[in-house]
Amino acid sequence: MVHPTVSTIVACATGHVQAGISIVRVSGPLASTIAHQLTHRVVTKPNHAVYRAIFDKDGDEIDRGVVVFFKSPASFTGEDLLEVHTHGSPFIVQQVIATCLTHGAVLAKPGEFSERAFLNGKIDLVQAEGIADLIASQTKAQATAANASVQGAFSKAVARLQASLTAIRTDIEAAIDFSDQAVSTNHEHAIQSALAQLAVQGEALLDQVKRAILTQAGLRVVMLGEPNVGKSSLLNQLTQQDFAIVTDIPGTTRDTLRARIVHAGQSIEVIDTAGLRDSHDPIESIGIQKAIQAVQSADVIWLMVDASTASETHVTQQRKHIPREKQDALLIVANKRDLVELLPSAVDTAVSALSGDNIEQLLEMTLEKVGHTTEKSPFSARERHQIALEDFLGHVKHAGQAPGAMAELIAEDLRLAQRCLSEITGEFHSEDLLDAIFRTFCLGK
Ligand SMILES: Nc1nc2c(ncn2[C@@H]2O[C@H](COP(=O)(O)OP(=O)(O)OP(=O)(O)O)[C@@H](O)[C@H]2O)c(=O)[nH]1
Ligand SMILES: [Mg+2]
Repeated sequence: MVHPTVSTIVACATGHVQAGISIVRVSGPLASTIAHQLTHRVVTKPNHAVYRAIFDKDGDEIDRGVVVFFKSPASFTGEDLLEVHTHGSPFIVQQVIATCLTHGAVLAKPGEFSERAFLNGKIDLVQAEGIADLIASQTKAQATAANASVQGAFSKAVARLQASLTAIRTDIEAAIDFSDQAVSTNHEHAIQSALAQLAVQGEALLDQVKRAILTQAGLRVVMLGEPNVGKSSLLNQLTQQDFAIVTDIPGTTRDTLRARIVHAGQSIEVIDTAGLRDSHDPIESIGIQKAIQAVQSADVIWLMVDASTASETHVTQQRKHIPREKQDALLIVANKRDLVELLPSAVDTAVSALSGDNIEQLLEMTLEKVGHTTEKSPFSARERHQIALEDFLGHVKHAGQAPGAMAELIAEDLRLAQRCLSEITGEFHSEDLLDAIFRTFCLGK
């Protein structure tokens, strides 16, 4: 399985930190030789943890620790793989890595172990991405979904779609072979109906992918509003910390401040911004500019007003700060409801950042706005999967509109649709795509 020209890579898999234990990983054809050179003992049994002294190139003992050897192809990468567990000192780790380098290993690139696992057919691309998502997970929903992807839940869903597509393609290819490119009316109906079903199946998977992306990436909320309406106070209430400076001096917040909270299992990044007003202060003006830029990446915008002063005209005036394409993402939030008896009519909800009153409802409304459901995401997914599935559906729908059900036109559309699915799992991939995916991984994974 291992190509003789393949290099042997080494990296610390547990991060460059002081810890109880660190693990150095070595993968490639030299792994067993390096195990011998490091421990001065031959590795006899794969998959067995053995306690060994670990020596540097001059024969000086670096540390004693646990060594495990995995024989190709029964390893994570599919290659011979060595794990050296040492005491977790970055200095010791550095010495072990340096010794491996003198014995012929090269430093691994970020994600290179997973990339090799992919290239050796141990996992597909979706599972590899699931591993990265699992490492990055911060909520139970994210971890559960990512774990399902690693176990192949998303890959299986794509495979089911692929199976339906292949059945139609086989049918069409047969029609091309036997009927001089024109399809009989009966057959045409059958194909149209199969294509319609395929589109329904694809749409259902696309919905799941969108929900998975939301779970994985989290939701971004940007708070906008005039100075002193209580944006920073709300951020502090949400995080239950003295996160942002709060004063009654207008223009207190100058920069954008970001904090992450979890509500109903959904990770939400809340961004506090500088109060919007005409300012001649150059620093405040930059802050206001940043606030307006932050709106571009917002899933939901809380346009905050002061419940004691907000009027319909005032709200209309404030809305003008939000670009037209982002108006749908807007929630008008009146703060300081503790100060008034009657709430202004032009707002979506009213809260008190001071007491925390009604903030739960604001968060519920925010999740509703992005179509969040309590239904769990069945796997983790990324934007590239969404794009590939949308392209897939585009080709399937186009195939359904082929004039006179021309078999060759349908066949071509379905060939392109097939390629979209192959891009998701990585059966079809480019070097650039692999770099874009794996170089964002942790070193040693
Ligand atoms: N009564 C009452 N006062 C509040 C509430 N929220 C904030 N405040 C007060 O309003 C003042 C301004 O609050 P900030 O949170 O600094 O307002 P901001 O919108 O971040 O202001 P800038 O950073 O200047 O844009 C402070 O004195 C807060 O204590 C609230 O819900 N009720
Ligand atoms: Mg502020």
